[in-house]
Amino acid sequence: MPKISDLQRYLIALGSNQRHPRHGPPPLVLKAALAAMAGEGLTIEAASPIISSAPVGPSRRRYANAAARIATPLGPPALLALLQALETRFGRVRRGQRWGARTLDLDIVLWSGGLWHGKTLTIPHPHFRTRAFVLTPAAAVVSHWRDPTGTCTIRHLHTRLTRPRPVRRCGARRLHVGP
Ligand code: A4P
Ligand code: MG
Repeated sequence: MPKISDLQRYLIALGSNQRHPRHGPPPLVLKAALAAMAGEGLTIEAASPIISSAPVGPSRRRYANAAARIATPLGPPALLALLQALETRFGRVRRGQRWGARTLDLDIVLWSGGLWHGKTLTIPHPHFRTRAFVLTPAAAVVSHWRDPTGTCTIRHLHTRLTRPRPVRRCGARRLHVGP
């Protein structure tokens, strides 16, 4: 049993816009994906309601989106490998088209450890600040978490993106770089 202090926390964004032959339409794919994540040993601390969202990018079908706050002893690369194995198990085929239709997309959006920058993984997820389909479910589960590259909370980023009136800007936080 890992000590509580060894646990990492993550915000995971879930998306689907293709039905699965067994689980059914996208909202049920996301429910099954959450169950599968728990089955792989990830602790689902909170899961958002599932929303329906208009597609961003080339795909024409609407998406089901959700977000989950999870706890696990896994570090970011090991978690990414686990999530990609789940995507494959759910029949996701990578055709090389960016933002193409998919049965299941599991992205790591935020991490309790802050920033991660590697060849195959960037945390925070590069596009999350401009996407209502990520921020709306995220605000339901981690509204008080902060963007590690600034001072904004998720609630603030969400309000800024979805309210027509201008909202106060968050200041940029100075990053410590180096040893
Ligand atoms: N990668 C780097 N950082 C991460 C991260 N933080 N989490 C790498 C997950 N993966 C990360 O991702 C491509 C590669 O990004 C991975 O191999 C991994 O090494 P992918 O999930 O295979 O491909 P993708 O999903 O097409 O690319 P990307 O850039 O993650 O796109 P998004 O942001 O997932 O957008 N419209 C609506 N309404 N709802 C959606 O859910 N999703 C997309 C895809 C487009 N339009 C959408 C939605
Ligand atoms: Mg993705």
